[in-house]
Amino acid sequence: MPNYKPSLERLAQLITQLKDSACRRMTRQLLNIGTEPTQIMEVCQKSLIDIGRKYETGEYFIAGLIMAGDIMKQIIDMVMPFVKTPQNPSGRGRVLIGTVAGDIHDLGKNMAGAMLTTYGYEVKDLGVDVRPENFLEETVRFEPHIVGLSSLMTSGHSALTQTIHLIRQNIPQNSRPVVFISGAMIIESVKKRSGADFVVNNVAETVFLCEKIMVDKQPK
Ligand code: B12
Repeated sequence: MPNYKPSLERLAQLITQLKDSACRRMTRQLLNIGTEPTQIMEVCQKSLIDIGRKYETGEYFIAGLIMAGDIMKQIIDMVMPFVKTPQNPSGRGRVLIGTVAGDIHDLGKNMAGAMLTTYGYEVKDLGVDVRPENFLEETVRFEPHIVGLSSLMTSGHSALTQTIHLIRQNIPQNSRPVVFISGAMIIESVKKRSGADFVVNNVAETVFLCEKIMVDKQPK
């Protein structure tokens, strides 16, 4: 096998080809030469979108999705210890996260949760297939500043809307958390329909937004 120089492009190819041990090797090499964990995560996310397309066109089957999920998990586990804890995080707060009812995808949510924990946030993760009532219950109990809902499938959009409406109806305006939504099929119109405050597309954006929200909440 040719000995490739470590590069993000090569990692993307290896992920898309579902070559798991080569992906681990390349990730290790990239980390060793100082590649930023967020750059590696971004490449993973894009490659998994490609794999999703191959699944849609019939080139890959469900086994391909399962392998892709497994590779992604291994890479996340390798890169997370390399994420630097910021010296002076500008905002710390409570964040409640979960994947909405009917959906079991959890890699993006887990990655976002791990990143926010590294940045000093108190993260409560409700897991996957979470019913709207459970989100409400935990919002009342945990009093999060931010609620992050993950939904990877179009069929989950109504669960998103129901969850957000339930929170809005039952939590008084002055203690209402900021709600953001995330996932492969989320587009601006879903945000409008669901009543979410923000859509986030990657972990860097998620951390940036949380920091901004916490700074805005501090008394001036
Ligand atoms: C891996 C994968 C799987 C794995 C999931 C493993 C796991 N533990 O999560 C398995 C094999 C289980 C799976 C199952 C299925 N899948 Co699937 N899957 C994928 C795939 C290829 C990648 C998803 C992923 O993990 N991406 C990587 C992560 C890092 O990216 P991300 O989730 O977007 O997250 C980023 C941001 O959005 C953000 N973020 C995400 N979530 C959150 C949450 C919070 C709180 C925050 C703050 C931020 C945040 O941060 C992340 C990092 O940057 C996608 C393709 C795609 N386009 O995404 C299809 C995809 C989502 N799956 C799809 C389908 C159809 C299915 C199945 C129905 C297949 C089947 N016939 O059984 C089942 C669903 C079962 C169910 N009820 O949920 C479709 C959905 C299509 C649609 N229109 O709804 C997709 C889009 C593939 C496709 N193109 O057809 N899948």
